[in-house]
Amino acid sequence: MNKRQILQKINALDTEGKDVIVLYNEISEIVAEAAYKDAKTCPSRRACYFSIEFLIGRSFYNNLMEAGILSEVKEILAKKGVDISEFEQIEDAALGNGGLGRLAACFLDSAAAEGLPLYGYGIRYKYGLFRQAIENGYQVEYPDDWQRFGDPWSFRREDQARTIEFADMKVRAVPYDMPVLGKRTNFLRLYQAEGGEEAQKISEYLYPADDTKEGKLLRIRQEYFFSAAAVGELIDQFVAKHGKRFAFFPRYYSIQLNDTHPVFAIAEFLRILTVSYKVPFQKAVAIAQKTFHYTNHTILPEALECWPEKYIKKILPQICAVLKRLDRFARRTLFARGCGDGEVESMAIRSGQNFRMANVAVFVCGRINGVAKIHSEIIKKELFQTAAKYFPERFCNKTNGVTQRRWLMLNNPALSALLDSCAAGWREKFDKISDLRKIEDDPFAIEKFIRVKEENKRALSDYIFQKEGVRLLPGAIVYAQVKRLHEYKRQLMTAFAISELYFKLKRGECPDFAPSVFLFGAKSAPSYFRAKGIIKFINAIAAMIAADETVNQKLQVIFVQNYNVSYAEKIVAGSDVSLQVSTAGLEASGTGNMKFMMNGAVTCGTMDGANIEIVEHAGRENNYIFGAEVEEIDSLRENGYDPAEYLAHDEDARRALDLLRTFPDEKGYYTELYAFLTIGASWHKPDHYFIFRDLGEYVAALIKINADYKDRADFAKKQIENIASSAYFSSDRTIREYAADIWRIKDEK
Ligand code: 26Q
Repeated sequence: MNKRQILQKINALDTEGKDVIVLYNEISEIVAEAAYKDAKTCPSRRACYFSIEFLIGRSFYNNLMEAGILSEVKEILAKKGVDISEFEQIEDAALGNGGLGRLAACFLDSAAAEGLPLYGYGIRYKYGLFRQAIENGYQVEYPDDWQRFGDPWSFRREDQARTIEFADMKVRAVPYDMPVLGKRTNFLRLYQAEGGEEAQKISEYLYPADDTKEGKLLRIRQEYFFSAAAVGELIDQFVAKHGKRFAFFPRYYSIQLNDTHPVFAIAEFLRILTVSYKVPFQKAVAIAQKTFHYTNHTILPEALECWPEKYIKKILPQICAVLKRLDRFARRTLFARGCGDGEVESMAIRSGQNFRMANVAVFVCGRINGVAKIHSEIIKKELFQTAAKYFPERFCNKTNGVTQRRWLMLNNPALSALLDSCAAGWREKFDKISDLRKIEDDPFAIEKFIRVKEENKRALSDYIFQKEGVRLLPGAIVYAQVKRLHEYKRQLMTAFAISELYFKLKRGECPDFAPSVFLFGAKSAPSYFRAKGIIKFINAIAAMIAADETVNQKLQVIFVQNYNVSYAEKIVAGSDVSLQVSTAGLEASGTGNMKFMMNGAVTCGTMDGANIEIVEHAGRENNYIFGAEVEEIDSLRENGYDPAEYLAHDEDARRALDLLRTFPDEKGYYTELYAFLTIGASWHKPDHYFIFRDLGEYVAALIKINADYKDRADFAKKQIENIASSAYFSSDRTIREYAADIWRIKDEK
């Protein structure tokens, strides 16, 4: 890319009286076009990342930074009287929901930075994840029309549109390519569905409600739509270049399935090879085995996709036939391998009247990975136990990472400048970040770090003021729990812990308590009743504390609205403590924890997911670990767990729980939350995420943090140690591991 030419073009733009959005589009188009021209088709072997989510966030600043022109453009604009921060009003492209989608975006960024040919394939949703407002304490959802600002980063490729056939309709899949900038330019290809009202619906919404038959059919259509478009395209490309010797297909293409949503790609691959090209079924499966790989991101049973056979038969009869055939083939293969009846059944693809998508992936895929050490062990021991027994060589671990370019360089210029002076070369070689450790013995440098944190907190406070109309308590410790709202992540436990702190403060038990702010950011799935109740409960606690003059200068709770990538960028920069408190064994990895670590927040959390590796690297003494570990949780599950036993010895916990009975409960949320904690529900025992097992230790950890923070310099050392140990959690490292162990692709630049 010719930087000078790009800058000249930007310099020549007339900005006088121009709308910011028009200007945004003009500048972006200049950069995007230059980048897209640069996008390479791959000379030899490439990897393709199939994902139903790509949570890219804002592209503007990131792409300018990757193009190496961010500061120059800032200057050019300043001369013309335009502040580059004005482009912050352009909202994020939120084509994803949480960790899995953000991971996909980090991987694309890292692959481009490492010169690796990795291409993303997904859906160009018209509406991304809903925009959330908090009204009267309740979550309210509004459509996210992200394209209203234009989409200058995408290139419509009409010439490469394909037709996807369902039994009842034909749909055009029109690709839109977004260049992914870095040392090498790759692209993300998102398909838009066209061809009439019904067809269009396929790419209208991310995660349409699937509690009805119609909803389920739409989800199946979405999954097949993009998987089939992508796989069809790769096969056509292969045939055009190399002919029909499909045994060579895996030499050129590696396909990574980001969880089970794109598993239809396997069925489509088998369909095309066996039906269109008459490849024998067994041979086609063997080729698929060398091509497809599968990443699991969750062990929660409700997230394991099962599709009723009759639905698939109705709209995708050929795919239904392929899946049935694959089921028979799998059963035969497994018997021949010596599996017992029960074992075969547990790995079977067709079970009852359903197809189990994870079992399709596990039977076919060459490599199967979890996303943190503990998670990869759990899937071998539990979820895919039989498969791990008969095909141990397929299983591996790839601990997640995050891109330091977005999550440190871009979001935290103040800390980055400090790193420039204390850990020179870290931008080019991220391992160098460990040099920051040197400053732990230098009181002046520690003081500088503390000032950086304060500056970021002020910026965060301003941002929150602008969005929510409140400011952070000055000088407070900032704790943050920002992630999808889910019971297993236990935002409810944090709400109880804060309530206990509140009771203690009211009783005057913590006279030296350093002012503390608890930030929450989370969206609940629109139909997730309990999660919505938890949001309302947190907001009720926030209001109770804010209204109490005796404590409201010591304790503050803020639930930010519409938490998204851009909000996350500010929050991770300005926080002191990252709350990662999932029930041990349930958070596959977590990636927010890594972003906080890189930005100098200590982790207060359980031994779960990547937290375990974070404390391995940064030292348990520099973080605040509490709660039951996996073995204990397993044993409680097995031998019986009664929250009442814990509540009996803990009056404050009882009082916190009782808030659910004292706050007014217009929608019946609290009654249900109280009941699920104390008596359970038809499908689970009371408090099945073990909140009351861990709550006492959680409160103690928060009090310890508060006390430790008094020695600000010593606390800063812990924060610095976390930053200095974060190199391992760069997605550059993760992507290099995928490239070397799974995809066998090389730096092509
Ligand atoms: C499945 C069936 C039916 C409907 C929806 C789903 C569904 C949708 C999205 C299941 C799972 C997801 C998303 C999961 C996810 O984001 N998992 C997170 O992945 C991160 C990246 O690996 C991890 O760090 C997190 O621990 C994990 O929760």
